[in-house]
Amino acid sequence: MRSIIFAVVTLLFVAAGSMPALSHAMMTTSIPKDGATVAAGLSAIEMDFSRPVRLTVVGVVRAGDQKAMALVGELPSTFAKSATLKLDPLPAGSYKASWAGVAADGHVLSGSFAFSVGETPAAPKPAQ
Ligand SMILES: [Cu+2]
Repeated sequence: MRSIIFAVVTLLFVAAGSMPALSHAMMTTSIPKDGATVAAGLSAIEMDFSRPVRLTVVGVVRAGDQKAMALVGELPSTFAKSATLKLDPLPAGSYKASWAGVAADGHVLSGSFAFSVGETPAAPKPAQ
């Protein structure tokens, strides 16, 4: 029993030691979410972060032909917990969005997420 308590206490210390890693900025979610399939006509992607990040590179590439999709406008020049990037409406296909950025504490971070765009446009919103 005593050795089990020791093991638990040790684990708690190990967990506490790794806590600072949790305070680094990381991507928390995206729109579309990683692995999602969305309706045709998608013309923006969003990345959300746990802490403010300034994006330095974003690329959206169609799988298969590896064609890079054109971003509309420039990357935000400020640190923010959320960044929305406009694109020309994406044709149906599978895509990978890759990004890199720098957090306010100077740490560089990067990641990617994948999604598919379907053939069918989103249903029109009901009239108000
Ligand atoms: Cu950090």
